[in-house]
Amino acid sequence: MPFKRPSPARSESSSSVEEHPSKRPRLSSPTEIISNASNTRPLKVYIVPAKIDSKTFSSLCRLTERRDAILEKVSPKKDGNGTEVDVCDFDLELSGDVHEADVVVTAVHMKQRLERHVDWELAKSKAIVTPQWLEDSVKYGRPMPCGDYAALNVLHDETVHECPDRPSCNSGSPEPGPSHTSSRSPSTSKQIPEDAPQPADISLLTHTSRYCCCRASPLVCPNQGLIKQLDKIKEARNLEGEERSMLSYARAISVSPFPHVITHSNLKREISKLPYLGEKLLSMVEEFIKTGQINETQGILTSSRFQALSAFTTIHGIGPHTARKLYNLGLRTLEDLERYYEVEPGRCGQETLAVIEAAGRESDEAIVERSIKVALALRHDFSQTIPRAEVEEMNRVVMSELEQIEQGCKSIVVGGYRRGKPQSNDVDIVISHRNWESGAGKIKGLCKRFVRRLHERGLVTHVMHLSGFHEHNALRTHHWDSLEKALTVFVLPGDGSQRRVYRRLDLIFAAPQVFWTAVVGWTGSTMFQRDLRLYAKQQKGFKFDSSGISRRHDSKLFFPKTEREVFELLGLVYVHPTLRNADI
Ligand code: 8DG
Ligand code: CA
Ligand code: CA
Repeated sequence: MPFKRPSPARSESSSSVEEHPSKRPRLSSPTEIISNASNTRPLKVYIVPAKIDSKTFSSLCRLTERRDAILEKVSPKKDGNGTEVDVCDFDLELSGDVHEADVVVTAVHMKQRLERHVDWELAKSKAIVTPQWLEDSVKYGRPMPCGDYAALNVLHDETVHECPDRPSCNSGSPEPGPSHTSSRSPSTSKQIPEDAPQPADISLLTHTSRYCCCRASPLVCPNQGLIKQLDKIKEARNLEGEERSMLSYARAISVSPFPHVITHSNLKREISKLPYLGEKLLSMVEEFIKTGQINETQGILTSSRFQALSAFTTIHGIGPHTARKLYNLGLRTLEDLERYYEVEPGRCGQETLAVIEAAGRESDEAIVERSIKVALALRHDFSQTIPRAEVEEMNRVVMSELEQIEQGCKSIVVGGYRRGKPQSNDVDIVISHRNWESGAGKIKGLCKRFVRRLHERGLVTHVMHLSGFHEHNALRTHHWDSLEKALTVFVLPGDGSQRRVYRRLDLIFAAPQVFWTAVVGWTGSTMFQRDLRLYAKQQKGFKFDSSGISRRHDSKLFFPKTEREVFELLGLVYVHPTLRNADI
């Protein structure tokens, strides 16, 4: 195996990590994709060979070598006009000694298994990541935030802390928000990897649009503090069933990814011109600028009614209406709910198979009641968020099981994961078939058949809801879609040495002709999808939902072959998934 030259002693950059002991993973923003880490010393990468076949192992090793070539191609020092662009001298070096590695790459996810290769105490002092970290770091030309790729849940925090993702490029610290990227010359877009947000697209989005599907909404924006405060008021309105007011706050939140920090000086000039910020909301924004908080939010947070209702709605199946009903019965805590629903924490002996067979014949009340009982019993597991590495592993396991009963299927993990969230509350996977002609026939009925199989294999332990297929109906007014889907509880296979965490898994089945509409719909975010539907209706006379696109006046159906085509059909500029975070 060709190892590179030994590197010099650890440089200043490592101390920068120590200066921030509570460092959290940095979150992707469009700016960060092209801004990068700067360091003169190559990052040393040690690859644990266990669970990696020899072909993959050598291709991972080669990635560290290919790094230089890719960097040359991706980041020339000058653009066509001779202007300096971001150049990051991030470099990788393969290390044969785990002791001196900055990052340890492994396909192992269990403590016991890793301990056979790396001393546990040593492991705790390293960033331990999945092979995907290496692939993405090379792809994006910067060391990715390790926390998003933590190989072992138990070492997540150590991995975040030890991660050598160092901000700053020779172009200085970039202005936050998409305006930074959009101000670049179009030629820069050629240097960005194809699946990253393209500056040419971003430059066509406008933050003053009424529709969030025409704006760029990164995961974290300069006004995150304000957004969090507004979100509590939105939640309170939602809990009280005040839907119109709730939507006003949701809209205010969705326009707040304004690309600059909101200050006194831009409040009158620019912010007051943003859509949906009426007098009341502007006065709240002003209050936030002055005091760093909003009085109404503080009142909400201390309200015991809000606390109870908010806790109740963390349980899948309990919406605001049910939460208020339970509160009116005198229930105040989740323990009260356990008693009320006769649930024992951690235990729910549900007849999963019977649920699968009864799918489609149950009343809505029965479905909801079952969801609540399962979610209540497993709430301690469900409250643990899912790191990206585990999301990817779940998708791998699901797809290899699917291959056993139906060959030629494909999948995309959607939801918050696809929008770049480092941690997800549940996993959403859209599944389709590669064959455009015969695929629809193979997908029909597959949901039930597959869930039965996953249950037999011990991977799906509970089914909250399982629905069959209905044609996309251009006249349908229903909120969501008509795809086959299963809302399940899933556990990864283990070797019995460690208890696996129960995870919520949503499986959505789409024929090839509606695969991309399903992917766009289920990628979200909720407000983004809401505005897609609204834009399609108001501006194009189309109906859009996850199960298809149709023209309203003649019900003609459209079958996009790519995600970009979905946007093109609706007359929209393509918005990269990581810029669709229009909710908090
Ligand atoms: P997280 O809380 O899971 O981390 O974030 P998320 O992935 O954004 O939330 P989610 O509740 O899993 O929802 C994923 C997206 O799917 C979201 O934008 C809304 C959308 N969605 C549902 N239910 C349904 C549904 O029944 N049909 C369709 N088409 N979309 C749905 O939540
Ligand atoms: Ca999700
Ligand atoms: Ca979900």
